[in-house]
Amino acid sequence: MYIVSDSSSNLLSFEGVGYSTVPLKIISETKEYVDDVSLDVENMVNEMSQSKEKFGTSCPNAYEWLDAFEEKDDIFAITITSKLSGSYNAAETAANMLMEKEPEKKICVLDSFSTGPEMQLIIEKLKELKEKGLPFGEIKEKIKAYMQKTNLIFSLQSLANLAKNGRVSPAVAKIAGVLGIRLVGMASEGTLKPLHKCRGEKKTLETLKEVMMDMGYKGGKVRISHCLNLEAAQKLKDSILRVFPKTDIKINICTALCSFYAEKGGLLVGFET
Ligand code: X90
Repeated sequence: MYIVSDSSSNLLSFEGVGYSTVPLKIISETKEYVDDVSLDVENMVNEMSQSKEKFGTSCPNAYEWLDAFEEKDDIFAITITSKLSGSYNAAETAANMLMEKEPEKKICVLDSFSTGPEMQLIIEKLKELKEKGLPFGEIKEKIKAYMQKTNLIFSLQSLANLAKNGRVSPAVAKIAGVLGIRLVGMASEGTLKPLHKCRGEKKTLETLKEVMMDMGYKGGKVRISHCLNLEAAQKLKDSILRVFPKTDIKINICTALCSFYAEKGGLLVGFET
């Protein structure tokens, strides 16, 4: 098995199975940040906050996906939601190009309808299924079933970059535009669904936990990605552990793509139900 994800997974390396990422990019007229291990994300966020330029993003094209598939077998490719990015379409195109050239290759492209930590859960599950020694077709079925039981919720202090790039409506972006107000929401049908307006961090973390419970969380795996907000991520982790002491919870940082859209302070929470 070989797994390729786009860099929106925030998982630029992963041990124990063949794995690589194809980067998305953050671009302005004069700058380009490539979402790979060589990038200093904190520096990017600070540079951008001081810049007057307009920044956008671009997803990998089909040739970049195809490069990642080259010489690999039993490939699973996983992308950010096709509702907000062209990454899935590009990966699909690449998969078709590959199969035309080498029809015996097995490849499966998965649209996460999500991003970040929910993609992480899916990647980790793929590795687990591989370790069970299951055949490709069965892994494909099982991972699709698993993806029905993974979720993503988030809290955002600013939705300015999402709005400027047409990924949420200006009306939704306005919710979090006020100082101290954060938007708690969930990924639903591949897009952002606003749920609650929260004032202050304490209330926000409580709300995130409540939303998890409402969605049917019962102690499954949790993955938290944060944009320059380790402290809040740690507090959320601790508060979940108080209810479910044995839960497997891991924290990592948002790399470039998720940092750009989640913005400073943003939290993304992927969890199993
Ligand atoms: O193709 C591209 O240029 C990339 C566009 C990506 C746009 C959305 C990124 C969202 C990142 C924000 C909060 C979580 C939203 C979950 C929605 C499914 C993270």
